[in-house]
Amino acid sequence: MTLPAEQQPTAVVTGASSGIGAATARRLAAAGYRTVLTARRADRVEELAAELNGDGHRAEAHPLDVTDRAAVDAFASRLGPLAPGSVLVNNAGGALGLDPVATADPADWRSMYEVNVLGTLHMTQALLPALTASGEGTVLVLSSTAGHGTYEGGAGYVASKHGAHVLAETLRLELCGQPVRVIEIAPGMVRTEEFSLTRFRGDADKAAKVYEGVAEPLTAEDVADTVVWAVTRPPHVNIDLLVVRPRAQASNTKVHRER
Ligand code: 8X3
Repeated sequence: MTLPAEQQPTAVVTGASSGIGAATARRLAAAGYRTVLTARRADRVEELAAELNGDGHRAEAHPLDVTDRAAVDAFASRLGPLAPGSVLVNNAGGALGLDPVATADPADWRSMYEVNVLGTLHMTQALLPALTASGEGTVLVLSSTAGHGTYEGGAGYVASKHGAHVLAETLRLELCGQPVRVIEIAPGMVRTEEFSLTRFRGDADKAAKVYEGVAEPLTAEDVADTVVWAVTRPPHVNIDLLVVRPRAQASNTKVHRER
């Protein structure tokens, strides 16, 4: 895409430092978006922005913690007006622990709610005026299949992802009639370098067990592919909800493992 800068749609991607966020940023850049990469880890987003700029794309890195409302608001005001077709990809999030309700740490639940729900709320509230003013905006929420069904040990994460799902579904109702689409993409089992490692606080053996015997879990690129497909539909087409799993996973609790 060789649009003048002011006409080039922007994709703001949160959690762009690794995994699904980084893969999504790469694919959106290749699809012609100016990418604005945010994450807490400045070095990671700066490195990715340099890579994308080196490939001839327009990319900027903005270190940002989506749970910090003042920082999110300051980021939004620096961003300025957005061209039609611009997108906010709410990807930042994660899981902490796999403990039963009886013994889970409330602090983990609070952290997950802060990032997975309030982080998405902060970013969406801060960018919605510019997305609406663009005349053609999209808010995309990367939830999870955990937003649509539960599993043992998952309640804290599942509750937060149900929250993200409800945010997306409610926002779509509230924005009906305005030029902003609300898309939810709910991935199932995705093997990324960090998701399970974070969930198990760096325990690589436990993290690896999640994918043990599963022939082909989804990759970050698989999910990024669905994001790009969903946001590049014509503006009158709203992909409300896209659930994507590996073939080996029929539900949150039914996974085929090869011995
Ligand atoms: C990740 C999917 O199965 O770990 O969002 O909850 S799961």
